This record gives sequence, structure tokens and C-alpha cells, in this order.
Amino acid sequence: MKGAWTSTWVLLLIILTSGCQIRMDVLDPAGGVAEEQRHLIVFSLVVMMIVLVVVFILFTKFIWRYRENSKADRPDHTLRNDNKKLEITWTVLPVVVLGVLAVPMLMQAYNLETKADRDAYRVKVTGRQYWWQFDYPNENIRTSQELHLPANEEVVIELEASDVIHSFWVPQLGGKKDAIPGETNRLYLETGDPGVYEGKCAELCGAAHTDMRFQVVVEEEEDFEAWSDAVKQDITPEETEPEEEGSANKGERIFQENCLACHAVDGADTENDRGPNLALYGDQKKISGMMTNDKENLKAWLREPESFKPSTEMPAYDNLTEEEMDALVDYLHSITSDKAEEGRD
Ligand code: HEC
Ligand SMILES: [Cu+2]
Repeated sequence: MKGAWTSTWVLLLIILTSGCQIRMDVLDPAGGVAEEQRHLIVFSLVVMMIVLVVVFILFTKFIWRYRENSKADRPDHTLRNDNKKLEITWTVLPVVVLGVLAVPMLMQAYNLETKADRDAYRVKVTGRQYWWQFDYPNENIRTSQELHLPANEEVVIELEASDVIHSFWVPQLGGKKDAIPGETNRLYLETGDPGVYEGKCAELCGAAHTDMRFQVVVEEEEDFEAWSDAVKQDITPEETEPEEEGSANKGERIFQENCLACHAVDGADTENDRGPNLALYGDQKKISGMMTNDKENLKAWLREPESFKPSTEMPAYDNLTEEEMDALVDYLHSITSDKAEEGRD
């Protein structure tokens, strides 16, 4: 018995603590669509609670009334269906309840599908094992893992996949939708106030599916424009003489020798896209959508990406010396929008 209590407590502790690490809260909407969806959730919950309460009251009443030794009338124990009124009531009532639930839901689903054909701000999102690629046709740029969107804007996400089926889901912005290879699905969303919202793949797609996370950065129009301008710029560490080559310079060289085949760094939709586009990587909040983008984590990621994302295509660079690794990380972290502005004047 003691063991049972202990495991209950441990389970409770796991449940209570695990939810707090990454916030993906459906009931805390940050945009119009998610808000309507919360109304639907609350509405269905209320309807279902009413049904539940009525059933419980009747249940308790009957248990009490026909308890052992009670003097209640028990005319006949065989089941007979001769009470027309009751028969009709419990056939019609569930149909009415289902109708009450279905009508607003179908209306909203229809409404969202119609809005997805609107002339809203468009982003093409491609799901790939196990990361996300974002193409912005208006801005003519490409980024990965961090989706930037202007605040208070209608957005249509055009969903595609390059390998298997994934599913795009940002709970605080609205519902989820599948990204299917060879097809384009449209998902209508509305952004609200600026903020950073967590997203996740919601369709089992392979060994690292659980960590196929991404962030959505919603920002004011002018910040969004400044960001997209910065992505377009070619940011290189300041030139130094070879004998006093700075760490970031050295890192850039290592990067060009080892990584350029899979990673672009300039936000362009180039051919070398087997890995995420690392445009403005120094500003990116997380590594691979899942851990803080600091020096130690980035080194750990480059040395052994498989330990974070099993079966990822990203090779392990455990052959680099500590100094080379530092240089590489310094370089990646030097690609920031601050540098882009310096470069402009
Ligand atoms: C064979 C192609 C390939 C090569 C070569 C490669 N990578 Fe990657 N890289 C990937 C893929 C694929 C991912 C996506 C992993 C994931 O998140 O699922 C990735 C992810 C990353 C990320 C995380 C991106 C993010 O959004 O946080 C970094 C940083 C990175 N690579 C740096 C490097 C560096 C530095 C090198 C060279 C030393 C390199 N990569 C070489 C394929 C490659
Ligand atoms: Cu996926």
C-alpha cells in the first residue's frame, strides 16, 4: 500500500512539473482564431458538464431509491418498453445535444476554410525530418526553425512536407493542420500582440518527432520589416589580417569548408538546403527549436546532434578541436541583425 502511495505521488509530481517547462497553452490564446477556438472548447465543456451533472443526479437518486431494504415500489423486474414518453425523451435529447455541439463547430470549420483562400499575408512552411523551413514570398527570404510574423495580421500558412507527413501546430495561435508531401494545405491564422509562441509537429514522423519544435516570433510591423531587411544582408565577420585571424573569421573558414553544402547563411532559397538556413543565427532563440542558443549548448549540439535528435541528417563534428569548435560557435553567434545594421552604413 505504501508503494502505491509513493508511485502516485511521483506520478503527480511528474505530471505537475513536466507541463511547466515549455508553455503550449490552448486556453491562453494570442490571436483571433485561437480565441474563437477557446470559446468552442469552453462551450462544449459546459454542455458536457450539464449532461454529466444530470446523469449523476439521476444515478444517485436511483441508487438511493432502490437500495436494499428500501420500501420503494418494485412492480416488475422485467425490462419493458411501454413508456413512450421516456423512450422519446432519451432518443431525442442526445440528438439535440449533439446538434447544439455540432452547429457552431461546423460553422467555424467552414469559416476558417473559406478564410484560408483570402488575400492574407502568406508564408510557405515546409516540414522536414525534424525541422521547419519558412519561405516568405513577399520578402523573398527563407529562414528555419523560427517563424517571424507581423503582429495583428491575418496570415495564411501554406503547408508542405519534403519527406513524410508532419503537422503544424502553434496552440496559442490556432488549430493544427497536416503538412503532406506533394500537397499544399492552407491554414488560416490571426496574430495578436507581439510575443514568442511555441510550436510543435503534431504528427508522429520519426525518431526525433517529439523534439520537432519551433518558435513563432510575433512582432510589430516595423520590427518585422527591420528583421526581414537584416535577413537579406550578407553578414560576414570583419576582415582581419591572416596572422591575427579573429576567432569568428576562423570559424567562417571552417564553416565554408564543412557546412556550406547543407547550410546557407544568407536567407536565400538556394539549392544547399539539406539543413536549416542559418540566417541571423546569432539572434535565434533556440537551437533546433528545443534548447537555449548559448555557447555550451551549441558546442554540444555540433559534437553530437544525434544525442538530441535521434536519426537526424546533421553529422556529428566530434573531430574538431576545442579551439576550432569555439571559433565555429563564435562565427555562428556573430551572424546577428546588429551586424547587419553596422554593415549598412
Ligand atoms: C549533411 C548535411 C549537413 C551538414 C554537412 C551539416 N549540417 Fe547542420 N544540420 C543539418 C540538418 C538536417 C539539421 C537539422 C537538424 C534538426 O533539427 O532536425 C542541421 C542543424 C544544424 C543546426 C541547428 C539549426 C537550428 O535551427 O538551430 C546548426 C547550428 C548546424 N546544423 C550547424 C552546422 C555546422 C556548423 C556544420 C558544419 C560544421 C553543419 N551544420 C553541417 C544538416 C547538415
Ligand atoms: Cu514532424
